[in-house]
Amino acid sequence: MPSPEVCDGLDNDCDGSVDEGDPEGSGPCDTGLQGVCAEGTLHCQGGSLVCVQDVMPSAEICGDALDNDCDGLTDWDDPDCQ
Ligand SMILES: [Ca+2]
Ligand SMILES: [Ca+2]
Ligand SMILES: [Ca+2]
Repeated sequence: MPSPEVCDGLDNDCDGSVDEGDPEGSGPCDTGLQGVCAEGTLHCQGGSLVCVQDVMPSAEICGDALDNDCDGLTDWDDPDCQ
């Protein structure tokens, strides 16, 4: 019996496409990384949900209260700002 598409690597709704439309994706998640890299979005990849980080690390910007380079050190605590 067809059932709503879920992220499992199978064609649950029997339309010939497997895991189409990023089933169960789009929710917020924690990547386990530090700083701005911590925020992620769930995506269905290869039959399982993975947490894809929203923001890639960049050079530390001093004074924006964010850990831009994701090393766990924010602004003036980061040696990049000293
Ligand atoms: Ca599926
Ligand atoms: Ca910063
Ligand atoms: Ca930093």
